[in-house]
Amino acid sequence: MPQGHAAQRERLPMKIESVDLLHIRQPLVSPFVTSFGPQTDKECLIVTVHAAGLSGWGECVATREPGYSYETIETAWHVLQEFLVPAVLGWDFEEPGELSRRLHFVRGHPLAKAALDQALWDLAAQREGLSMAQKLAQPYEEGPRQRVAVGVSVGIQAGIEQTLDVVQGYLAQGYGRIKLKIKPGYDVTLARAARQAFPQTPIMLDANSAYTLDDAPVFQELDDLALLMLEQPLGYEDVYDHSLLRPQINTPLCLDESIHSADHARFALAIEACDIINIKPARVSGWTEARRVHDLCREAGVPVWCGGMLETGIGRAGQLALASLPGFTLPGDISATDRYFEQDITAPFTLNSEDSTIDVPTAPGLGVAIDHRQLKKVTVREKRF
Ligand code: OSB
Ligand code: MG
Repeated sequence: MPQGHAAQRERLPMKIESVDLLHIRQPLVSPFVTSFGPQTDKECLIVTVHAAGLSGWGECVATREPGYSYETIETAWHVLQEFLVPAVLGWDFEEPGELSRRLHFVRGHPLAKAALDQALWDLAAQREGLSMAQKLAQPYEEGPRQRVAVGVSVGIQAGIEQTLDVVQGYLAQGYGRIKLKIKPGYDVTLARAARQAFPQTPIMLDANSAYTLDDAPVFQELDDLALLMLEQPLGYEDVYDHSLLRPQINTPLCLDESIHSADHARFALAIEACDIINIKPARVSGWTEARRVHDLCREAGVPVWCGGMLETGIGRAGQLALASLPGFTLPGDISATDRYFEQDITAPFTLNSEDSTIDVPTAPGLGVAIDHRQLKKVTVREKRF
């Protein structure tokens, strides 16, 4: 605990004076196709929380369609406008960790809640003159990492040859880990071809819940490909069937969609449903809960990595802060800005091609410069509370 006069001043409560809600839309450099459908634009909500003369920023990664999550842009706007924002306006908060109790009266809607959570972490870190990575790393003996290992998530392409070309392009840029999206009928042949073309590359697959336990024989065909992991093959709320699949296959099993909270992580660990967890802060209501999942996994010796939702630079800055924590030992789905956008609403993040890393921001808070002109250009709806 910090002591002395300065530290006491740092911990003064911050009163939330107003909140801005922006709905933005900007093109992706190429469509992103998963087993639940294609996405051609990046559309999301940006939240700005104003307190004590500072502004904290958060991204709500809900999409147009309820494909990855039941939440959409419209449900998130509704829940933020009617319930979450009114619950925080005028509130004197001391630590972002207090937010979950305050929003407990709203069940679910983690993506909407996470946007506010991120903004509060940004504010609290700024108040203490710390980067968000430093603020998140306060409970640990080791400080935050300065650069984070990253990979690239490759959507479903028109065919296998096209996929190999796209992968080759990313490897040439310096990405050291490749994730391939799969769907039923577009899986084993793709994985075999990728393994053959790139024998040394760490390759993993992400099914986004497109299979059932009856498909175990499909996954057994992957056993000799030395894949890094298989991500979320079964139901988006399942942990039990994953625990039954796991002993039937050699490839390490990773959960994404199924882990909605630290409790879900605890349940999954208790029944040994996975070898690895993908932590997306938005999926678990934000950074406070994401850190709890990280702590549980670390205690259980289960590696974690930071997942992505095609974030703008605002979300990306938060991903990098989270992935700087000690338990994040596998490369994250955190690619450089140019993998997603020609022009983003923040200063771009670039890949360190010599070791497939991205630098963790060091300036106070999220530590990323917002491009206000660009933000205005891509805003399609806004409201101040
Ligand atoms: O399942 O990890 C996923 C993107 C949107 C929705 C779900 C997922 C993804 C990704 C992209 O894999 C990761 C990224 O942001 O680069
Ligand atoms: Mg996934």
